[in-house]
Amino acid sequence: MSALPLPQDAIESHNAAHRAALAEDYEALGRTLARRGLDIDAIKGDVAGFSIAAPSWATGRGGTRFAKFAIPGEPTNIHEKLQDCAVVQQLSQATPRVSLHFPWDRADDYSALREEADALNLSFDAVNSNTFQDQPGLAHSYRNGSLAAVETVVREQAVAHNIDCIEIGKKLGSNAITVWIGDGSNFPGQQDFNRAFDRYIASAKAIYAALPTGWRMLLEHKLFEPAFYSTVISDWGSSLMAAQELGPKCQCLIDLGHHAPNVNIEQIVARLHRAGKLGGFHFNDSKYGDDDLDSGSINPHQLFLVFNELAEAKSSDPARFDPAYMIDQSHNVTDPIESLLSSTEAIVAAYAKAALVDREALHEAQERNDAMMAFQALRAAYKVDVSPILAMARVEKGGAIDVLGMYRQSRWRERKAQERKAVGLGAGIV
Ligand code: PSV
Ligand code: MN
Repeated sequence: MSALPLPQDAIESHNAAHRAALAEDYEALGRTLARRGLDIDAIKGDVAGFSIAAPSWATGRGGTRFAKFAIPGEPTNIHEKLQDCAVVQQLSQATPRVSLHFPWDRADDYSALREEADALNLSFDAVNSNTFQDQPGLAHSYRNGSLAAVETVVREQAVAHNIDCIEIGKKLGSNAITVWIGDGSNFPGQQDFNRAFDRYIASAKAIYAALPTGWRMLLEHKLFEPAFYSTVISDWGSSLMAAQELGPKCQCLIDLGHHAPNVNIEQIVARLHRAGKLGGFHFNDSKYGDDDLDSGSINPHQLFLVFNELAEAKSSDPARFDPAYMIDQSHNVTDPIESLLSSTEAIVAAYAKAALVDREALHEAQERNDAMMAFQALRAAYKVDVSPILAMARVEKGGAIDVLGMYRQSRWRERKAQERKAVGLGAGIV
């Protein structure tokens, strides 16, 4: 039985006010694209088939290391988080899956949780383990590391937690586990780089051995934080080495914020695809470091270039192309639902623009060493305002033409502020 969070007829009547303008804009864009030999309906169909997972943890207000400023009506448990994800999906029609993080999202009965999600038109994406924090009742602390820790008992505890996550994921219908660890060092000399990596590999092998058929293990690299001198899986090179040692079910996950400033992330996409190890993405944007800002808010062009490489990878080798897409952001100053809606639109727009690139013209220009025309092949696609395509794809699936307008009109947050218990004070980088 479906129990969607917002009344569908409210969305329909909201859309009614925007339908004529959308039809006009869509038709005009269709004519422009037709002059370039592009069929707008085919592109719309492609866009409609694209989706990303929403992270359960991004439905609450995030914080910095200094403070977290909660808002009334935030979700405080996994059931409320699912409801908020369902709002994002109902309006955007592009986030049908939710990624859970354990132990944050612990529930009493995961089969019941799966049914609950199903009724909200949601399913579950990759599960995420957490060995970067201590939890109440934990036998051993992760203060000196987890999968790469010196102490065997700590490594064993971290492996067991990952295997628990896989067990939960099986009940939820997930088919991947994403592993990010905070292990590393804060002082030169504190840790032997390679011995730490060896310990990581040994632990990761034990997790890999527990992967059910059809599952993937995604390794997420990160340059720094919480360790500020060295991190065990610091970059795509370390991630690739580990994934290659572990085996075919292990791939690399790129979080856009986990690189030094100005790193050419789109080139990493191409390289990992070439190695058959492009496993997935965490989308966000950054100005300084792992800022976890909203996707496309700082550098939408880079997001487009990433999607351009994804489109290239897909068209050159579709059989080996199956990245898991997810948002991973910290919404410190906005209503998290609004950030998820606006970020989803930015990500889908980058996908749509990449689909408009004339690949033949691009490849020809590359072969002629014509740098300007190669760039123009990208620029011509980037300049297109694809919002009518996105809106049409959304509305045909039952979503909202104006997602933020409809969300505000629904007064969801105000209503939840009356019903949900308040979040306490807190801090934390997540
Ligand atoms: C680490 O910074 C990270 O990007 C990992 O994906 C974690 O699972 C997530 O953030 C937690 O917010
Ligand atoms: Mn991430």
